[in-house]
Amino acid sequence: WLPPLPIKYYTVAHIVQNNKILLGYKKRGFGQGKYNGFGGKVEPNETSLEAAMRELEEEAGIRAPLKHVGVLLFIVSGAEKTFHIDIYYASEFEGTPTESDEMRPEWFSLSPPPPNNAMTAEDTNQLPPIPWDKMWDTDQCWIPLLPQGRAFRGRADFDKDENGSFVPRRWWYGL
Ligand code: 6OG
Repeated sequence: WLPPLPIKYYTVAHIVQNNKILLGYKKRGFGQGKYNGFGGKVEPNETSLEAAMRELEEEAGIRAPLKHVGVLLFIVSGAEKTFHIDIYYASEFEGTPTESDEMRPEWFSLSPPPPNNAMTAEDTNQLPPIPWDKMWDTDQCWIPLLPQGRAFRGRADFDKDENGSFVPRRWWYGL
């Protein structure tokens, strides 16, 4: 058995700040109706980091000094490609998160709070918790690692149900 080729390269970027995380509600395309970080395909003429910066600006209207923190490989049974996703994060950004055609940015509370974080009550008090039920199931495995800025690697295998939705089957995580 081999993973389906070609391998397609994608990015996802998150802003993590003062015990809160910026996610985008995906309005159209792949993952429509789900919350996710900001990202998309790496184009042939750019690096993965360049793609991550471009997509963050296109989808959320902000610029940030993104740092690479993880790699996830997604394999969907019956699919004709393998998804390689570079995960980025930043704890600061420039600009005002702004809704685009594709994404509507919203802040969520990260709980429990990361250690050594001097958060203020007004930062997080009114924020809703992360909407896990409207995200990719496997996000629960690695989103909690982001505030620590710790590198991670993961792989998830999915089956497709009769509606074409991804059903997680196996998950592997390592450093
Ligand atoms: P566009 O089609 O919008 O790029 N993506 C995933 N993100 C998460 N959290 N989990 C997954 O597990 C994902 N599979 C793909 C990568 C698609 C966007 O969706 C991300 C891109 O940011 C199944 O150009």
